[in-house]
Amino acid sequence: MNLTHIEHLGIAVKSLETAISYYENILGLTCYAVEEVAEQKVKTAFFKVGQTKIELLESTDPEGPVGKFIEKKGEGVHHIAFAVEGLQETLDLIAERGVTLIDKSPRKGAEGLNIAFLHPKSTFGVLTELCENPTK
Ligand code: CMX
Repeated sequence: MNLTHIEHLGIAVKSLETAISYYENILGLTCYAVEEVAEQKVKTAFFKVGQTKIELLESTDPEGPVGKFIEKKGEGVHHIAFAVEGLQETLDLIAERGVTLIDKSPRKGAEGLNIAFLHPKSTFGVLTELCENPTK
């Protein structure tokens, strides 16, 4: 198991435009990318803070994961994402240890990363993402 750092924090927002304005104009960060991830039914915006990123998530469909989250819980922290080396082996180990996986094998996420989610009911209420950079 080799988790190297917190890759990003995902934050669910109703309006990407309004939230970007807060992160840029109040916190002084720079949005360096906006990307739609159609499979996840979200539009994302990214900021760097050291080696960690903030990923803002605006839903593109009320029935998507972020749309349902905002409907139930409102805006706020949606998930934590750890960078790992050896994503498939890590998933297999975690499953062997009894944690419920949402994704048994990696799929493509924003920024070309390979990603997989662990179910929040198995992870103390925190939706957890593991990411691997395929170019490293
Ligand atoms: N954090 C913590 N708990 C969450 C959650 C989250 N982000 N999302 C849902 N839940 C909880 C709900 O509150 C609910 O709990 P209760 O049963 O106690 O009410 C339970 O999980 C089931 O929620 P639901 O609204 O019925 O939703 P589903 O079961 O259909 O889906 C989940 C939940 C986590 C499996 C789904 O959201 C998922 O697959 N998420 C992973 C993918 C994702 O979130 N993509 C968006 C980000 C993409 C990106 O970063 O690029």
